[in-house]
Amino acid sequence: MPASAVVNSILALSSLVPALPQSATNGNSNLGTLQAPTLSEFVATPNLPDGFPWGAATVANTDPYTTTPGGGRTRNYQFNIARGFIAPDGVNRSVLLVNGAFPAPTIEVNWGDTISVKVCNQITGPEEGTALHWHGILQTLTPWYDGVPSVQQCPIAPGKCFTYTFLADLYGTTWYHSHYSAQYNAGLLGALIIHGPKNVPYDIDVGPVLLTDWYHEEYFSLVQQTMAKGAAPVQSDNNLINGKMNFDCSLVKNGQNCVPNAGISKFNFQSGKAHRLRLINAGSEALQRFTIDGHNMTVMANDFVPVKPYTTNVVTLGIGQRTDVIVQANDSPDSSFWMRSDIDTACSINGAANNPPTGNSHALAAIYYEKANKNQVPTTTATPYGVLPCANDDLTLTIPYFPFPATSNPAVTQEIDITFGPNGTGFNVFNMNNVSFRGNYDYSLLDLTNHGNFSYPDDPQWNVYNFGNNASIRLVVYNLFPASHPMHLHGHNFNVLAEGNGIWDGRITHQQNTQRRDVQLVRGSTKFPATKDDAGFIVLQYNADNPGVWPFHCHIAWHVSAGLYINTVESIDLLQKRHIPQNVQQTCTDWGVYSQSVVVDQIDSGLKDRDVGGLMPESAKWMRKY
Ligand SMILES: *[C@@H]1O[C@H](CO)[C@@H](O)[C@H](O)[C@H]1NC(C)=O
Ligand SMILES: *[C@@H]1O[C@H](CO)[C@@H](O)[C@H](O)[C@H]1NC(C)=O
Ligand SMILES: *[C@@H]1O[C@H](CO)[C@@H](O)[C@H](O)[C@H]1NC(C)=O
Ligand SMILES: *[C@@H]1O[C@H](CO)[C@@H](O)[C@H](O)[C@H]1NC(C)=O
Ligand SMILES: *[C@@H]1O[C@H](CO)[C@@H](O)[C@H](O)[C@H]1NC(C)=O
Ligand SMILES: *[C@@H]1O[C@H](CO)[C@@H](O)[C@H](O)[C@H]1NC(C)=O
Ligand SMILES: [Cu+2]
Repeated sequence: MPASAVVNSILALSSLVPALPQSATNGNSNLGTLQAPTLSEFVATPNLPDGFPWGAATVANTDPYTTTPGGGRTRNYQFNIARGFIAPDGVNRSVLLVNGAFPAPTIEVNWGDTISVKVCNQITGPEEGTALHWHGILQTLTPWYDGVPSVQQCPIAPGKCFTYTFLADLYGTTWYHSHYSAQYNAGLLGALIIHGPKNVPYDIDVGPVLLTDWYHEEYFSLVQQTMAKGAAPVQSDNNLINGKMNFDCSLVKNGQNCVPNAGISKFNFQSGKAHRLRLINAGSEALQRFTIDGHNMTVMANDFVPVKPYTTNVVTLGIGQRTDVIVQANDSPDSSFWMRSDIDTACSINGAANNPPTGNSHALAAIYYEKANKNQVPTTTATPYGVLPCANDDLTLTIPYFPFPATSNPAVTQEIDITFGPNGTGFNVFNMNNVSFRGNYDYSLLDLTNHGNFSYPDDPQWNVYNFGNNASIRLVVYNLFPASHPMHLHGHNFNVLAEGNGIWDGRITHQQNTQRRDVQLVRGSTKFPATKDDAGFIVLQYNADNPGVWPFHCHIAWHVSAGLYINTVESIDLLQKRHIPQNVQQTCTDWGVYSQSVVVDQIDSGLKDRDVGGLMPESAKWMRKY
């Protein structure tokens, strides 16, 4: 990890006094400042004065998939989504903000609470649809509030509001983001923290540490570049921790206004205390390697799954993944350290790697112990971690606290091949089993399925896999493209049975207690073009206990835009007995009215499409009013 010009210029500063006020870099967010509050062990629940809402439930004795603590409260939020201008790294650009904040407001609740978010679409100049997805929430009782336009709802039309109401059904660290085209690349993302039983003791909950690759262009333009014929991948310009970093203004393109030393994130540590950091890769494309100078980290959870603690000096996070770590602050009270997150440019695309010296792939933040001068420049050196594969930690390392055995005989096994190449008209697209996904914002697959309208098989681009009433589902995914993909399934934590390169030999790692999570990296192929012998693979399995229509897709925004996406229909008989609330249907009515009144341009698959790589163009539908 060679230092970049940007990092060197930060190291050369005499003090870390930000040149811009927080309002200019991050709007109404206080994340990344020393005033950001630590999180409560649990959020005050007046009707439960004497204890945790989850009572005697522990990580080890409680099946989180069938248990919900009693006494939960409804936590109401109102989110207004609108355009704004901010300069997170000193480069001033147009963004999309929730309540004027980047990162968007942190949602903090207890396990068993009900989260109710009224989302109002105030995007103008130009107008756009929107929809928010609550990553990793099972939505077992509310599959219509998962937030994917064309799958569970229609987009929230400009000027309209839509209220999502769902149970905080698992506990730990996650995030929410727009699932409409590449909107989250423009800033529509925030942390979602659900307090629950702890599997490792700690003293201070430092809260979310959002890691995001960052672009200086607007997402619409990035999507256009991604979707162009013969497109080159789009490249991130910077890497942020909690929405902040500096930039070398001599590298600015497009004549954007740039202020040097805008200000980086700062964190408080207390000597002798154990700190919980909730790492979230909320970026568009980049694989992150997270380290803290002079400190090891104890991993306690991956995604929403508490694991037997293990110690590491580097945490790898693909897009969408979270890792909760405990950091013991054993140094003197006046010390300060660098926190670092590196875009691994062997696995990801960043301007610094591909067109030096533009861009910066290294994020820095300062950690101050209680007696440190809070403007001093740390002088610590980076933890070396060598060359790591573009893959998650070995499956033998990650052992969930609560075991959930994987059956050897799933009811259905579906093989899925990921390929990349020109479609019939010469545009580069991603395919899953030869089909590149493209959604249709005028419909909700969930609604069609619920009403027994299966006309969607006539439209192969909707990429629907109807698993009927099969009780358990195994997905064997082969990646014949030379880059890794963070594969995300909605509505489940899947068992990860195996991962590697070549053809799966049928072996399962820790079958009685496999790693589980909701995003898993599938490695790239070792050749391109590749055969299965060269492919990367993952084998995922889950029980069909959640009737719904659940997307399974790469979480790299640009790859989703280019069609790396399928929809799974699960437990269809039970699903058809459900009654979809009226407000969900109303999104389609409102969207129908809106899209009749404006010219809608559909340039990508229509779902979350963001990720720097921009390798792929195509498939969904992306709508915008000119
Ligand atoms: C960013 O640009 C907007 C719009 O031109 C302007 O209102 C705002 O003051 C600028 N902010 C900074 C920090 O330059
Ligand atoms: C981190 O852990 C490794 C392996 O246990 C150990 O060698 C090293 O000294 C530790 N570093 C710190 C800063 O504690
Ligand atoms: C995809 O297309 C290739 C080439 O036409 C074909 O050999 C392969 O069987 C197809 N795969 C699937 C899953 O349909
Ligand atoms: C079924 O859905 C299709 C869209 O896939 C729609 O065109 C058609 O009108 C629907 N049929 C009925 C009977 O609602
Ligand atoms: C299981 O899924 C397959 C499709 O993958 C389907 O053909 C079959 O009918 C399903 N079985 C049941 C019992 O629903
Ligand atoms: C190929 O992809 C482009 C870009 O999304 C799309 O406009 C075109 O319709 C696709 N061609 C075919 C034959 O699917
Ligand atoms: Cu991908």
